[in-house]
Amino acid sequence: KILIIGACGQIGSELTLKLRGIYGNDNVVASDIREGNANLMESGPFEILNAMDFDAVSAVIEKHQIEEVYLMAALLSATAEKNPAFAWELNMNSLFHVLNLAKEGKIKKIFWPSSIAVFGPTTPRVMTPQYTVMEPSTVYGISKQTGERWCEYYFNKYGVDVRSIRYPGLISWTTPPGGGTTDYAVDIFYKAIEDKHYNCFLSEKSALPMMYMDDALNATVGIMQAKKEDIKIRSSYNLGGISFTPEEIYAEIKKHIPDFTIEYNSDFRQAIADSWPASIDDSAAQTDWNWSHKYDLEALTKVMLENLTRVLAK
Ligand code: VAH
Repeated sequence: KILIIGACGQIGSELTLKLRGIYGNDNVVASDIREGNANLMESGPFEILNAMDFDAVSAVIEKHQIEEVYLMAALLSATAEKNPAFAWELNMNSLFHVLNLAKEGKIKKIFWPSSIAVFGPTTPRVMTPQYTVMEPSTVYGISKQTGERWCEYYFNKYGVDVRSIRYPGLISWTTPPGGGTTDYAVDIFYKAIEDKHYNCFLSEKSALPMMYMDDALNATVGIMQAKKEDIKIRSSYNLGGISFTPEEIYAEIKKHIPDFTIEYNSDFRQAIADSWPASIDDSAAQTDWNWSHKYDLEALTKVMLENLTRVLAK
């Protein structure tokens, strides 16, 4: 049985449906601090669960005989800057609870998401390598870098089979833009369709590593289905995909919506974006567990506009 903690989030809500499609609805228990959308709630078992409550997490694992946990609960970069103490509590304590339950033999395998936010302003920004200087300057990035250190420690010290990837900015249409700095690239599609104008909170040249959600879900399933001995990196794997600037995604959307206009007014999230890489070298993931992304900017723009136009027309 599989448990997803944080199943109502941007990744969790789609990951739940994907895993239910692979392993069977009743074998994938979704959980979150609040209920999710109808799709999620009606397609399989759900538990209200506070990821920071060790006894509650332990009880759900016991009740459903869970073997694998995908821990997707966290505060993202922009939200975490507004609530540093809570972000640290949630991002770290939830990880310790799951790692310790695995150390006690209560969980067989863990997936834990890291992020390109582990890199900072002193990291080489273009094709950022798997091993490099990492001085994250955001609460979120610090929590993800620390989490990676603990994942590697629990693997080396206690044999905990925890696997992790550093997601780039993820773009999807099933959940609204959240507290991420990269979420401008989700919001821009909503605004293009609804208002035909977007007030972008990043400057036009802010290049960031990005990926369509389907690619990210395939990477998540891919690393979890890989043979244990193929996972050579137990901190977290770089995951690339594509890289684009606000003006590039604007131009791609404009091909479909000719009268779409944009303005650029940087806010506090500009400093976060400026501290992150522009693009990522993910050759280690390609080599170790056969990773490759499928969606380029053109394909991503098409699929986002097609689906959001339908969803927003309701
Ligand atoms: C954020 N979407 O913006 C997340 C992600 C790399 C960005 O970690 O906080």
